[in-house]
Amino acid sequence: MPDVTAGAAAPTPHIAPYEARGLKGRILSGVQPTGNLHLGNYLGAIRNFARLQNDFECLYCVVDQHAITQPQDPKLLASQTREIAAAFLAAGIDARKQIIFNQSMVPEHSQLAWVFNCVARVGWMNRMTQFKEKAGKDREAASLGLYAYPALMAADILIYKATHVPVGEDQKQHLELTRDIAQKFNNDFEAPDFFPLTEPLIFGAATRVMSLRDGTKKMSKSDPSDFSRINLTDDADAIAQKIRRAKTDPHPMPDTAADAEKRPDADNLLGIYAALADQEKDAAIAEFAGRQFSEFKAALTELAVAKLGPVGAEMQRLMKDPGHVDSVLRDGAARARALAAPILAETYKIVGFLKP
Ligand code: AQP
Repeated sequence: MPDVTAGAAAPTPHIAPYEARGLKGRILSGVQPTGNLHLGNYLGAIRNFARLQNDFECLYCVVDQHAITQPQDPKLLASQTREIAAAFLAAGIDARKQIIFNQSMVPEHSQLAWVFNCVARVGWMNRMTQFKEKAGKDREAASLGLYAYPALMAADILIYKATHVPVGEDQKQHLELTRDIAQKFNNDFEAPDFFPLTEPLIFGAATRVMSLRDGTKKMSKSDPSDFSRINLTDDADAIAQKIRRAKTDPHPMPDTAADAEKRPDADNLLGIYAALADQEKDAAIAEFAGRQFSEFKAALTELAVAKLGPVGAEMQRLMKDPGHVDSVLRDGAARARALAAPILAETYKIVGFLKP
């Protein structure tokens, strides 16, 4: 048997497999280092990453290879990669117990992705709404990488045989495709149950945070208006200004869930409030029913500053120590490779590739 981990640093010995540690499963999730990390990424994903770490073995990945599916400034990509790692740490993920790393340091992701490019069908890719949204009207000019993105995402997950993936609601379709790829691989190669059918973990009161300027549009890193989102590194003044300018309607605050649903801007702000306060949206609706938006916005500002301020401050502190962040990523990548390499070797054997 060849040493499939050759080239990877030795794994850190204190990490035993999740089964041996009585955990519920193995988690993989990722965030792209594309700048402007925002409240949606935090509430929909990163905060949940930290909350799951007592029950699952977790691998959290800065997906730099996904980032380059659209043009990135190479001078910024490294610092943006560190920024996401800093956000993971600032959100409370323990890098000694869990694995924080960046995708390009673990080549097994792209090696498995090629196999999955040959399993996934063009028809499946054509249905992906994120490709349609990101490619826009000029699809012919989109990169091949953007089109194949979901196959790489499936590889990110299945190279660890991850059982669960915490994500925001926008990633649900890609998770379904991951399951389709796993199932087709297992069937085509007569390898029953080789890859698991990974479950999404979508929870909290804000699984889809919308733009502060338009409650029908997802809050997004690439929105040209900085007033559309609260960035994790915004200071108290910026947070206050953005909430003050957030779009509302001329009526008092909704007094029922049905009323809120018809008013997307109000509904979005209430969802953000509930998520930050760790309560159900219905509780937030009851608390502010019939009151003026100005009162609600003052309460939301106070809460957002209290909850996000410490995260932003810790991110800023970590960003001043890139050497430390790099060492966390390198150590995480070595431990990730130790898990990924045997699974890739088994996959190659199933496919029929000769051993090196
Ligand atoms: N608005 C959102 N509400 C809830 N969750 C969200 N996520 C993203 N936007 C929201 C979740 O954050 C995680 C990381 O996302 P990503 O950076 O890998 O990819 P993305 O979905 O493409 O992020 P953006 O901010 O929307 O970037 P652009 O502008 O490039 O499209 C994922 O779990 C995602 O669900």
